[in-house]
Amino acid sequence: MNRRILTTAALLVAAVAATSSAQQHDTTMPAMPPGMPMPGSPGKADTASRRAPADSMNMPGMSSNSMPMPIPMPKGMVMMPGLVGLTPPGGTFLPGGGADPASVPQVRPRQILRVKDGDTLDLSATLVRRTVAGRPYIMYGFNGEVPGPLLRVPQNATITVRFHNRIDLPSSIHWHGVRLDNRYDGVPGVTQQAVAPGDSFVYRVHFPDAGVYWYHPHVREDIEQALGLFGNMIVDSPDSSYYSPANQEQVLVFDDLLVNADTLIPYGKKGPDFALMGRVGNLLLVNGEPRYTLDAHRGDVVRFYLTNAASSRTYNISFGGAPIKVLASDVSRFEHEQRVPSVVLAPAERYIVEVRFEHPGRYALVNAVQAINHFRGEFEAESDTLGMIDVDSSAAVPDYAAAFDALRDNAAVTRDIDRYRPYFDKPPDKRLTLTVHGSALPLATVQFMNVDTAYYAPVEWVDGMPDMNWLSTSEQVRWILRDDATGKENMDIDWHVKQGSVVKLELYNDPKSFHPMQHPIHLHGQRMLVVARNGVRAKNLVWKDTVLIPVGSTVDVLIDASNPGDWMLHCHIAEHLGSGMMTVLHVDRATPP
Ligand SMILES: [Cu+2]
Repeated sequence: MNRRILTTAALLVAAVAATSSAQQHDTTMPAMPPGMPMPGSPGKADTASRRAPADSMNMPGMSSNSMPMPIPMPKGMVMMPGLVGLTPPGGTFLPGGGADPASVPQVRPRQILRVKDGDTLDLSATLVRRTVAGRPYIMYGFNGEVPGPLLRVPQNATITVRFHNRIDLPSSIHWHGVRLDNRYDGVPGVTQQAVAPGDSFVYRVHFPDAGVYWYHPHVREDIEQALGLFGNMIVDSPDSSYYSPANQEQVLVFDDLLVNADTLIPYGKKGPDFALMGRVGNLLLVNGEPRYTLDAHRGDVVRFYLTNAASSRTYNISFGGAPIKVLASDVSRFEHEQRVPSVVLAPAERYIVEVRFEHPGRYALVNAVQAINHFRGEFEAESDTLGMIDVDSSAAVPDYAAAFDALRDNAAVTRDIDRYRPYFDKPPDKRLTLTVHGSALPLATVQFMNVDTAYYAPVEWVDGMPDMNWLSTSEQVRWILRDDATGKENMDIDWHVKQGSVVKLELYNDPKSFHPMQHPIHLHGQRMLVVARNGVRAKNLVWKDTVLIPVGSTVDVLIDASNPGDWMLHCHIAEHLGSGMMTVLHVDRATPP
């Protein structure tokens, strides 16, 4: 849920409580006063005047103890009266069909698979038993591992992966960010048939670009990826000085799970629930575990490969105040290494950073964001400790302090990008507006959203209204990429470009939609540059496959359309993808084969 008008919150709750909760109502796009988002930082809330006492929400008979409360609510909040007792339509799903978790093999930690050009390996999607908040659940893993095996691959290698689907849903593997042969892109309905339970599919994966990538199914990501089907690939450059030197390397995958005291919150059977803002978990995990630990020596430089595998959550990661140097993101290094206080990581994005732990002691791995408390009408700092880095007093060997302090310019990256600079100012070839359509949502949700005009955040970091979110399904919510020129939406956009062309795409995230929200837009099989945000030319470029579009923002990307085939362009929030927010970019072969 995005914006709240809080002066009317109590009145509205009373009004909604007096209305039948079972009624469902259509909404298109009510007229909304446009807000003025500040990209990258929360909108300003006039907190004092909009503060609604928490008591006003405690209607008689509506306390959190009087009704079954399957959805965990933020502290001090109860479900919207008009939503109490409702459950999402469409049925629920959890893996294993009710089997005893004890009958399923215990999950194993990720193994590193060093593979070389020409190698063949097997990846099986399987059921695993994981213990979450003290309870055993049946979930998924690749080869019984969560995260799945880490593939360490030399740049330019081609490997064969035999994928075996041993779970209870159709599946596939998408090799996220890898510019491979289109037929191995892993998208059912576009590049292959879904792999049925019990079946297999053979992928050939070529790795043209050094960096950190990840693999996950492209079927019901809101279930399969969320329950553990993800793993990383690190593609190593043959150049041993490709990055500056480090004492150790760590591969961190962030994700989250939504649980309450008794259960893993089930998933929508017919389609995703949590369709409005995506399923935002309340248990934050690093490499599948709630607490990450690392030992280091005083002065160690640690190279971290960071991936956000969460369905919807955007992270803002820091390392206990230790200095961070950003080296690379999705598909390349940056033109210039840069010092940053923290790293913002939208779903599917990757960053490669180095951190130097200069002093002995404990450094907290932290996700620190500006959350919205919807009922109080405040932006408040919210911070989760995801792990701890323990630094002992013995000195780093070797000492890379000097190399760490130097910020390198990657001239090869700049030279590569130079070929594309003449296109930076060309008019967009395509303009897409990001918006949403809702229908048959609970009345309470519609009423609340319609009066919810006071402010919003360009990036919504947490789910302040999980009840409304839970009760929105992909049958009720349709997220939209709309072609401004033709008015066509999502898969009806029939967009063809020639192989070898340089394509400019303008993405505008409409703040006046029914539920404005940020979208991490991902393009398969190509690489792209973010050349401008809100008309401001970007400095220090890097090749990306995923770009975050905050609410109210216009982002210009330049696509290097060099790889022929039919390539998905979609929001990487799993529930938005499952609610239609996707199209296909057809890159037509320059010379037909
Ligand atoms: Cu989205």
